[in-house]
Amino acid sequence: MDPAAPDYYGLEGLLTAEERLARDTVGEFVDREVIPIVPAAVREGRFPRQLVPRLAELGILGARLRGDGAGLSAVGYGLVMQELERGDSAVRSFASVQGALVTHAIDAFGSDEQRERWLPALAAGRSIGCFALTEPDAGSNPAAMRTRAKRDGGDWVLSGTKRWITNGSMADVAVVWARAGETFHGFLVEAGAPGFQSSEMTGKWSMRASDTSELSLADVRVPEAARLPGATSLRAPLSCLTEARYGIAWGAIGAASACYRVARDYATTRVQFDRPIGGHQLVQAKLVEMLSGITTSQLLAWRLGRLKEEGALRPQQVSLAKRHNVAHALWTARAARDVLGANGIVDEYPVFRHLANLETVVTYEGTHDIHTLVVGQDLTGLSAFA
Ligand code: TGC
Ligand code: FAD
Repeated sequence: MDPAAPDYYGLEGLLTAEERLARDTVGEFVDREVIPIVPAAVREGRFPRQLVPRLAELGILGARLRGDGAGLSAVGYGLVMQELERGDSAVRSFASVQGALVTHAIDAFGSDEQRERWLPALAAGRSIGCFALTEPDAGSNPAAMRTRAKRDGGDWVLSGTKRWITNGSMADVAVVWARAGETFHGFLVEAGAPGFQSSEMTGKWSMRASDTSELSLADVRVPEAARLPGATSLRAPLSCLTEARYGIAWGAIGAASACYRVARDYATTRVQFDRPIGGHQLVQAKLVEMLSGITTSQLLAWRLGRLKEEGALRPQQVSLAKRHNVAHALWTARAARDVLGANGIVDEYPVFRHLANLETVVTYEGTHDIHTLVVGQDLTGLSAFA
């Protein structure tokens, strides 16, 4: 198969046969089963739930499990995220939340019983999970969360509100982060627990094919067995974010590639002033800038993956890659929209959809500027957050 992402510097030669196979298998799935149905899902503002069993069959939902997952390397997993986001950011988002955030939280910080109960079901798509960290008044600064966990005998009582939670209304289990005095804990809260409610947020112009919900916890009682025993500080949810941000750094390449391909093809066929617009210097400059950013993003992501495989990856390196690759994907989508002229705004082409989605991707999992501050602190040793 001809890979859909451009490969100007021969990245293909740096991939293993298994990594190419994973990318091509998921790429074909995206071409045949995702891209044809996404525009309708976006118009209707709903997540295309019929994809869940297929994502599970392809081994994508359990791909980051230690031990018994699909056995993908970090680069292989990244390429899978790239292909999913070439389809739509909402599909990659579903996989990131289910596979990187929820599965990782339970795998890394859960008890044996929690792992046995939830991990096979999440990997098979029989259960859906969500990861509830953000609140109405605590976004970039989750340490300011107001959701409280109070000990009551052998139970915990949770109260608070979580907002902007991907998969929130579909989820069978929510990983809810809450403050207990000076510490932070994660709890597995099941749908239907008394006092626990989810409501899907409406009015989004971005991520329309994703379920984004508000969760309300009104004195929700859960047993001690629902607490993730290994999660005892903010380090736990923040390390889950590192896993998901890694996938986003790759996913952004997929969205950018889709926009670049459309813009390049359009530029070679659309004629204005008696020549294809790709023959005008200003349009060429945009195409070159797109390719330049995609190529830089690919090399960054590839090296990030190999560092991850070596166990040498630092969260700050993930921040730099998420920041760079998403910002460039957003720039590419905007430039592609421009190259398509009026055609850039209709859903006959995927460009505006990617552009709108990327406005979310640049904000969630740490905004562009928060990652600037993470790397800035790493460079100087000085925190500029507050
Ligand atoms: P800080 O004092 O810096 O750190 C507390 C402890 O955590 C450790 N740590 C990390 N560990 C692993 N990975 C990371 N990225 C980490 N960042 C920090 C740190 O070493 C420390 O450990 P220890 O042992 O010393 O206690 O914490 P802070 O409260 O000052 O926060 C720093 C800041 C601002 C960078 C952090 O709050 C942050 O990342 N804010 C952004 C919030 C965010 O990204 N939220 C995302 C919500 S989930 C989401 O958006 C899902 S979207 C759906 C999808 O993915 O598709
Ligand atoms: P704020 O933190 O209020 O930031 C607003 C602006 O202020 C930004 O430009 C920011 O960069 C800037 N800013 C903030 N602090 C500083 C500072 N110290 N210095 C300089 N500038 C600063 N969260 C979850 O927990 N789970 C999910 O599944 C999830 N899914 C999401 C899905 C969607 C579609 C969206 C849009 C969001 C989702 N989020 C989720 C929430 C997301 O992580 C937050 O929106 C994000 O962390 C930013 O928080 P905020 O929106 O409250 O913005």
